[in-house]
Amino acid sequence: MKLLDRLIHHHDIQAQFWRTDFPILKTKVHAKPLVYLDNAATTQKPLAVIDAETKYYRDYNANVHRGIHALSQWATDAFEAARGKVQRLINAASPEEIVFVRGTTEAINLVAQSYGRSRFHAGDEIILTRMEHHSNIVPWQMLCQQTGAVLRIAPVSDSGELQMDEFAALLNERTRLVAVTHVSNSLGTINPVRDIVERAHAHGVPVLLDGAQAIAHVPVDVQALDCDFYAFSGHKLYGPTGIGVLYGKAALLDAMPPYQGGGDMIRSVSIEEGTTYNTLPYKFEAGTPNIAGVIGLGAAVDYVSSIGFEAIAAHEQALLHYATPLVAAIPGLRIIGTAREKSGILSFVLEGMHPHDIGTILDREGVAVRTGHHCNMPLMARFGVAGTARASFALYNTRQDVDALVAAIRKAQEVFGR
Ligand code: C6P
Repeated sequence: MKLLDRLIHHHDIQAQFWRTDFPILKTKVHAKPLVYLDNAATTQKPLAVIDAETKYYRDYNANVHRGIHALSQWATDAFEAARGKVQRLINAASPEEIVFVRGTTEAINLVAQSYGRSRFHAGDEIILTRMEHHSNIVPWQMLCQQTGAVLRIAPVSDSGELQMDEFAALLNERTRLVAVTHVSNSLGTINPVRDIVERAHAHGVPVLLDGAQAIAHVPVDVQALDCDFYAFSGHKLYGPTGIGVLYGKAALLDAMPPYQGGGDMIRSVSIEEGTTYNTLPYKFEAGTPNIAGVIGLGAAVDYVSSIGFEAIAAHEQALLHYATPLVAAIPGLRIIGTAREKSGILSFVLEGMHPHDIGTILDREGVAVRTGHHCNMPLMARFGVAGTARASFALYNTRQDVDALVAAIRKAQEVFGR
């Protein structure tokens, strides 16, 4: 057996074991076994996460931080325990730096509207990159309309790498913030985020990292990165939808005004004398939170921690190395995104075929991929395509999944007579 074959065989055995944790993977679609390769959109959930949510609703459903009764205290304990798990996952300095939000999108909107709106003025500059998801573009465009700040965009090379010299040249005395994705959802590029933070900090500029596509695939240590904000979604980390995290350095969060007003975020409310706000992180958690979602996220963190990011990353890298030459060898196929540092994402276009047609035929074969612009319209324009088909890997994918993908792409070509 060749080395790569041996390696992928070893990883397959491991993945077969992990697969048993995910009941949905036994599903059949169009009478074919499900081959789920849409993990960048959302990952499937292990039983541990499903059970944790169910258990909360079945055994101790109550509101948090409000009740003196036992159920409320149990719910509060589980909720705050999950905050501690997230803190340890990303190595934040303290739990008060972990703000629960709906997802990456809300986390970035929070920073734009709280941090940005209270500080930015006409002519101030925000640096983004050409590979940002719309969630890391539109909130800043809205802020620019409100404040007169302007966006500066760092370019991306033909291979899908951030052009660091051009990025560095954009930093100047007007720069107020850098907001960059850790891993690109369309290209898979892993950005040199430590280097980005260092260069931005040398100009006294804070950095927000969009960790939506990184959190389930690479170890994240916010203190080692020294980033100022880090945003991610639970549902891309084998956790529930509707829950996510904004990490912020305590000193920054403390100085920021609240994002939304309501219950739980206040210390005292007086019609006559006004309102004083709660301490961190509660100042940013107005209203009854997604309690089941937080508890489910805590279970997801336990799950990935029990496997470890070294094993997860090694497995997904082995799959990427197995899949890339096989997919690239298909006549008429072009891979979009060939950065040296990549996570398990394969985006491609096929000559003469619309990505949606590819996706439809793959679906008939049981293979789930995402097609379209992936909420990356400026990046698609950069590569001169309207969209791509995208296969994205998770810890439970196998060599058989890759083989099924390749066979389904060839089938799509046959159907379209290519
Ligand atoms: N990308 C994809 O298929 P939310 O929707 O808030 O959980 O995450 C938004 C988001 C932000 N940044 C990046 C880099 C992302 O990839 C995403 C979500 C999914 O690529 C759905 S559009």
